[in-house]
Amino acid sequence: PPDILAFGEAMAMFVADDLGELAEVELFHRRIAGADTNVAIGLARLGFHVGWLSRVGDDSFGVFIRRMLEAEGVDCRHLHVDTAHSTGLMFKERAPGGSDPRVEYFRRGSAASHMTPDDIGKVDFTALRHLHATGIPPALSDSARALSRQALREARANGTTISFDPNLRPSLWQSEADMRDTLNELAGHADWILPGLTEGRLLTGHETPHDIAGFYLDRGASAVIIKLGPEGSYYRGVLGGREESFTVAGFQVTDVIDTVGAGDGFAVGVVSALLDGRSPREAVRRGNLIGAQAVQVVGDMEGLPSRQRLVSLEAELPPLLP
Ligand code: KDG
Repeated sequence: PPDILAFGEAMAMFVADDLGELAEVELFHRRIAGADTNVAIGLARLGFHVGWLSRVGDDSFGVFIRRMLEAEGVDCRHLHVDTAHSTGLMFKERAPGGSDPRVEYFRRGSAASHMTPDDIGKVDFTALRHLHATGIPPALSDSARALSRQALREARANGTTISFDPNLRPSLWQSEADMRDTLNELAGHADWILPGLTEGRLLTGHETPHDIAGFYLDRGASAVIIKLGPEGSYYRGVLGGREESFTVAGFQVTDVIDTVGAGDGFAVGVVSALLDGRSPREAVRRGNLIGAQAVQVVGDMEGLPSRQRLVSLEAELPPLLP
């Protein structure tokens, strides 16, 4: 069985070939999207045995998603085919010079939104070393929300570490209050919380990285790592046995092609490094490093490095000062 499990929704993503409004674009390239799949693929490229739990429709895009993940070495034993609903789709514009592109979803009522807690019935939590969760499944439907709760509870009961990336997608939620309450409740079951600064402010009502982190540490997290964009990331936590906090500067990227996927690359870096037994500071730097790789490509996951590439990228870095 897999050592790491991620769950959520993958979509076939169509990325506009040209800049400009989606309504005008004629040609698109097909890729795969999904915050959790990006993380699963990134960890698999680094040599971890990662499982991905979801549903796809009984359609060509479901086949495409399964083939892509299997080709990346992601274990799809927990990927179910839902014959009654379709695979979700998403379209993404090409945004000029580093700004966040607009996306349109065609995912309401998708196969993945019909996931239920029964879908995790076959997961052997005792064999699981780590669970990666995001704030997207609980936004998809009540049953997917119930599944998220159940997965986090079972992992926690088993002593499995849990990373949680809120991945705020306000357009998928009924209300901001519901989004906030639900995600904070889920985060209360997790160990490593990975919000962006804007997300952290919205979810906690606090302004500074220090206070945002404090909010989650008070609720049982052991580390909160806040993404500050090009400025890098802020860490506050107790992973080293004592509380510490610091900021690790980001890597300069001269040619930002597409910002989507940076947060997932960041999660891949932090989670992989902590599972590799690296220090919090090294983990945060690896998060920054892989996040910076992800913004240099059009798709979400093309920039995620193999283990060999990561080793050579890290070998070029100066030693980390404590
Ligand atoms: O994190 C990248 C995601 O935004 C993208 O892959 C699609 O999961 C996705 C979503 O729901 O926005």
